[in-house]
Amino acid sequence: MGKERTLVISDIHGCYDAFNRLLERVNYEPVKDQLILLGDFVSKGPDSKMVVEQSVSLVQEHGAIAVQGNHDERFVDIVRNRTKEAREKFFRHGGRQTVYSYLKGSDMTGSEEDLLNRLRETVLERYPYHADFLEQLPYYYEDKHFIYVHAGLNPKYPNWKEQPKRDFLYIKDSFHNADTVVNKIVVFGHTKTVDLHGRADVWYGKGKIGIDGGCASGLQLNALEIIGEEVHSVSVPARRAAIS
Ligand SMILES: [Mn+2]
Repeated sequence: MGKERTLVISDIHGCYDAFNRLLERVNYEPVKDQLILLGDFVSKGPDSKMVVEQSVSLVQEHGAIAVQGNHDERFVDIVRNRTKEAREKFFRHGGRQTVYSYLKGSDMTGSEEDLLNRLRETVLERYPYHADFLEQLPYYYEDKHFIYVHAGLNPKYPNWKEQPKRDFLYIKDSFHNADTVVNKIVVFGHTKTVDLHGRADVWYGKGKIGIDGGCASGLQLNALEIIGEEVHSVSVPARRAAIS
C-alpha cells in the first residue's frame, strides 16, 4: 500500500460537518494517508447527500477506500425500488433525514410513499452516480495486519470471506462476544461503542476494534489512526461547541 498512515472512519450517517472537522483534526493528506470508510454514509444525520457526494470524490479522485454498510444497501434498494423490506425499514431507521437531505428546499409534506417516489426520482435524475457508487461498494478491505468491515465477522466461518453478505452488514453479538478465527485485527463499525463499553470512544476488544462513536446520535465521530501496527484514535464531538 505504501502510505505512511491509515485512517479509518465509520458510520458517518450524514454527519457532514463532523466528518470534515475530523478530517481536518487528523490533518488528512490523501497523498500520505490511506483513508478507509467503513460504510453507513446515509440516514439518521442531517446531510446524507453531501456525505455521499464527498465520499464519491474521496474514493474516485483521492484514493480512499470505502466498504458498504446496511444503510447504504437499503438506500440503493429504495432507489432501485427493489424490496418491500427496505421500504418498511427505511423510515423507522433514519430514512426521513435522507429524504430531507436529497429534497432540501422542496415541499416535504405527503405520504411516505410520495416521499419515497420523490427521493427515487431525485436520485435517479440528479445523483444517479450516488446510487451506483453505494451499490458497487465491496463488503471488506484488508491489508497486512487488519481486516476492515462494516459490522463484523461471523466466527462460524473458517474462511471469513465466505460468510453471508448479511453478516458483513449486520452482525452484532455473535461477533462481539466470541473470539475471532482470523489472525488479523478486525476493525468495524455498525455497533455504537457506547453499547459495547458505555463510552463513545473507540472500543479495543481481543482481536477487534469497534469505532462507531454514535455521531448521528449526538455523541462523537472517531478516526482510528494506524501507523504500522500501532493504533491511536482521534475524535470530534457530534456538534461544534457553542460559542458563548
Ligand atoms: Mn450499520
